[in-house]
Amino acid sequence: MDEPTVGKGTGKPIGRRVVLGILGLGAVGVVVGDGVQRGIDHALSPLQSTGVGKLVPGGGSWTFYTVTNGFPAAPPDYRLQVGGLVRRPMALTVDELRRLPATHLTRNWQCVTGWQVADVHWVGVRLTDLFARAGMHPGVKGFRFWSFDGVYTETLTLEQAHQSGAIIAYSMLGKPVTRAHGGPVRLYVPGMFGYKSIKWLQRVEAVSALPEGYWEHYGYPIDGWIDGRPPSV
Ligand SMILES: Nc1nc2c(c(=O)[nH]1)N[C@H]1C(S)=C(S)[C@@H](COP(=O)(O)O)O[C@H]1N2
Ligand SMILES: [Mo]
Repeated sequence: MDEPTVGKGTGKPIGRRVVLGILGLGAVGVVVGDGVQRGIDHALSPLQSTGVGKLVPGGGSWTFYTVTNGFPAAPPDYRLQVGGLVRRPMALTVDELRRLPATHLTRNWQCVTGWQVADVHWVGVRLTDLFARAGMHPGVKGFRFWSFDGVYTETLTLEQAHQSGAIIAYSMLGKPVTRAHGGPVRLYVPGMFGYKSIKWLQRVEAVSALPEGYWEHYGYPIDGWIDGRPPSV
């Protein structure tokens, strides 16, 4: 289940009713490849796939998402690019990230389509710590993220980055982030729906204007708080 393959597909909507139920939005489609859809059908019980599944601890109930035709592989010389409105742009190997002060988090995971995983353990570097090192220029409004899948993007406002305590994660579920989960490095945004936690992270920039991310373009709120506001802890 950890490193599934994904078939080539044209994409079709899933969980639309559930998404609409959760978000109360007018026009939202969740589009994934057919292969992913088949994987979801096999992986989830009917109860879970209706979005009311109970929380299951550990890694047993994940659904692996990609908006491309598979799970991209990081180049062997992978480095996370940190740039934009900063004094010291950086290009960090995973080992260099691991040597920075680490933040450990254990939180319930929640996808907007309804599935959940309880008590997921994450390790990474706080986004705001990383950019404190890089030194931000005045006028920064937030952060923009790019995936090396070549398609997915995300954004966080400066306030959201602080309030959520978002981390650039290299470890998840007690081991290095797997390729299917977006390794070697992905974002994790506590308190926000899963779509904010971009996989296969390639680049993050401090920016003065925040365009829509991938799913926001299709109608998801830019404000991705699960409870409509930052969690109190
Ligand atoms: N690059 C990329 N990041 C992504 C996605 C994606 O399709 N591509 N899906 C998002 C959504 S909607 C969710 S719920 C989580 C799923 O994470 P997982 O595949 O590790 O379960 O990743 C988020 N980040
Ligand atoms: Mo999601």
